[in-house]
Amino acid sequence: AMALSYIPDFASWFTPSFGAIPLVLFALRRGPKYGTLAGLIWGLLYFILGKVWYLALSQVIIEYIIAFVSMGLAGFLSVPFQNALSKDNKGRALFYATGGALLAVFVRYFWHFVAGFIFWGSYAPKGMSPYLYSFIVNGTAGLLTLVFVILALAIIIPTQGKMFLVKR
Ligand code: 218
Repeated sequence: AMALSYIPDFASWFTPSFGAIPLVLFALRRGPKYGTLAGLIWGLLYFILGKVWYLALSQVIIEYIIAFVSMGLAGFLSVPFQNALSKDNKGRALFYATGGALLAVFVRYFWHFVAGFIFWGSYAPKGMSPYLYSFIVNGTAGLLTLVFVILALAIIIPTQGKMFLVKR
């Protein structure tokens, strides 16, 4: 996930988070406990590698700890997802995986939206409300991220389903 975060921000803050793909995959494989732990580690790597955009301490905690930990929430769908997958019900598996991706990406970008209107409002075009600005920026980035995650799941689940299954 961190390696994919090095894809340049080609569309400024509208750029999707490609690291969300392996993070959601991992959460669906290992469940919410290790999924959120993986999200925490991914967020902490931004500090270690000097990739944090710092405006305020609370902003950084929201955007690089809480938001990244939220990505592991996909793991709450891991049980029904893996049940469907082990019964070779790929349609149903993709349904639950999509639910997990939706939950993870929505909650993460909700936090970026909150940080956006509190801390990033001064970057809005002249006259635009910080709420609308943050909604447009983070809504677009979140939606694009979700599209790429679901696309990846739709390719991996039917072809490489074993990637998600593990003895517990
Ligand atoms: C309006 C706005 N602009 C920028 C940010 C900051 N932001 C957005 C999305 C993801 C991340 C984490 C690093 O990829 C950050 C810091 C914002 N929240 N809102």
